[in-house]
Amino acid sequence: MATHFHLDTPLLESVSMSKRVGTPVYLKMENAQPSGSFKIRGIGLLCQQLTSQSKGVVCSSGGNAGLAAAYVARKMGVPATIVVPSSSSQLVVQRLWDQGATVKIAGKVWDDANAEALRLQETDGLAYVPPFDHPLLWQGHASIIAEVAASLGPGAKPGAVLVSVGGGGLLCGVAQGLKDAGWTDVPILALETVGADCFNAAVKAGRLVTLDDITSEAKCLGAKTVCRRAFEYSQSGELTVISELVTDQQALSAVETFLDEERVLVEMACGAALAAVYSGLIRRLQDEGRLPALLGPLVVIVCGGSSIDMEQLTHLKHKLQA
Ligand code: PLV
Repeated sequence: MATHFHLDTPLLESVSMSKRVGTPVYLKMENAQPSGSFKIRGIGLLCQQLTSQSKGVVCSSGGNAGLAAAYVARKMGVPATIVVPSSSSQLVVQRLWDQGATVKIAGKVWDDANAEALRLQETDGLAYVPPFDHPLLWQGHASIIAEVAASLGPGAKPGAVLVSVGGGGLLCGVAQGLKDAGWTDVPILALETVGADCFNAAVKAGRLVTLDDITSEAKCLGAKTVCRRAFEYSQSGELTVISELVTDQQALSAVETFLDEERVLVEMACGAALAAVYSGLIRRLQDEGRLPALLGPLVVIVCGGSSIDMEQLTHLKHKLQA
């Protein structure tokens, strides 16, 4: 039997968020995973298939996929090289070192770091771990929805599931999980920040779009092109996927409100999903008829993220309020 690196996370009812949207809001607390985010689910599964014949793993990441890969590699006794762009914070680099990983900094955004990781796969014979574009990652992430179904109990069904989108791996996993649960009528609300909006740009254009640059502070949402499978979900009609944007200010304000009300600190990438509740977006989508007026319980994937501490929070406040 395969080892699991991830934990079953709690599904918490948020009284304050429920009050805001007028329907029960449940938080899937992926911040509580080892390595600080949902990424451990898919990466744990993928690494087990990859590492037996390799000299180690190499993962390109904005931070959290790398932390998951470094954690799993350490548990498996395999060396990990994590390639991050210069936009990743020193905080993340330190946390990667703490996991025993070798850290390389390459380029300005994740796409540059990924090119370097693919090069190292060739030159150093390392097993390449992608952060979001792989069926095994989606299969691993799909376990989130299986756990939600078990926690909600028989007969209960979410009114919608809220996810943040970077490269689209979480979205594909949640979509897979909804299909597995027979919940194809449950809409996914996919949130990105302005300036890290490759999924929204693709949905609007009706084709994959590569952004010129990542200008959002939500660096872990900063892939320039969303994975093809995520785009296909938005087009195929298998499920309803609603793509919406929030500003960096809204994401940051969501991080602060979440800290105050739920006593949990998450990074900007996660703040994007939380902002859908705090900014009034849910109500607006109901008013527009894009979500039903009588909405079932909302499930928010609290994807987590390690690229945050009090110092980073203060820094972001100064930067975004300026
Ligand atoms: N972060 C990826 C991609 O970065 C990474 O390398 O860690 N929430 C958090 C906290 C994340 O770290 C990420 C992805 C997401 C959400 C979005 O997940 P995705 O990429 O599967 O859509 C460039």
